[in-house]
Amino acid sequence: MFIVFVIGMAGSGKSMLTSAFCEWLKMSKQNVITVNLDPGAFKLPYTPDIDVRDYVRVENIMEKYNLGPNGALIMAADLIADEVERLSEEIEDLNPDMVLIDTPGQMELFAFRASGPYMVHELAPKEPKALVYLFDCAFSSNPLNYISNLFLSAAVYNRFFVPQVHVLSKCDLIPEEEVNRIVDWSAKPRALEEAIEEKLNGIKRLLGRNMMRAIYQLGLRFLLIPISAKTNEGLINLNMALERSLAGGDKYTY
Ligand SMILES: Nc1nc2c(ncn2[C@@H]2O[C@H](COP(=O)(O)OP(=O)(O)OP(=O)(O)O)[C@@H](O)[C@H]2O)c(=O)[nH]1
Ligand SMILES: [Mg+2]
Repeated sequence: MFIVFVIGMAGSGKSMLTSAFCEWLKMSKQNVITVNLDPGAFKLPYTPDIDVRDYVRVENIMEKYNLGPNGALIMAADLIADEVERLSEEIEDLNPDMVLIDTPGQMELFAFRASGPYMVHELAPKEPKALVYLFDCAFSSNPLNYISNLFLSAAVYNRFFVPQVHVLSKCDLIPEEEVNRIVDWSAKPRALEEAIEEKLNGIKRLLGRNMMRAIYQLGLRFLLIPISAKTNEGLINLNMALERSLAGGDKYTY
């Protein structure tokens, strides 16, 4: 069994990707299930096989503890950690080959509080895991935004320390040449350096240049896989990247 957590900024396309990738894997006869780990999810584009809202619901917390939506979301992010055993049992009972986990909308509540890394390590603790980190294409077409997103994904990696696959989400929304340009930045530091020199001025250029160098000094790789949960573009490449990092190139099913 392999566990894949889908993570990214609010609205970056986590739930849609969970939904589209699950359907895509099912079409190729994979035994896959979805888990919703977002206690604040209002409406999901898929019906989760396992749902944390069966145990923790933001609306109930607001009412019970007389909290506003933000306070309740923070409390819910911590309370889901208490449900890790029950959720693990549910996963074990279904015994799939692959588990796709949709994480809470506000990434910081999952990645930067203690409960997120705890969930990632303690949910089905013996199974191999990977993270899919989403770069929203709408926030990545300017080099400085792109580099800021690189920093965020590096910070996420430093919190979880599990293999991380990076995707450029919603790429049906921007022209193909723009998608190729962003992917090029992710593959070739030189291309990103040139974009910084060309597109940024003054303090932004200086900041972009230094931030980029800092990232490359960390020795982390962020090769972006362009995908669309709307057209299914790139899902085959995402699947191959996950196979490589989770199973050393073997198929999920044997
Ligand atoms: N065109 C297009 N729109 C997308 C795609 N993926 C997501 N969207 C849209 O982007 C918005 C956010 O998508 P979600 O999948 O809900 O994103 P999320 O990261 O789960 O959002 P939160 O959980 O609320 O943080 C929705 O309006 C989706 O319809 C895509 O591949 N293409
Ligand atoms: Mg969502």
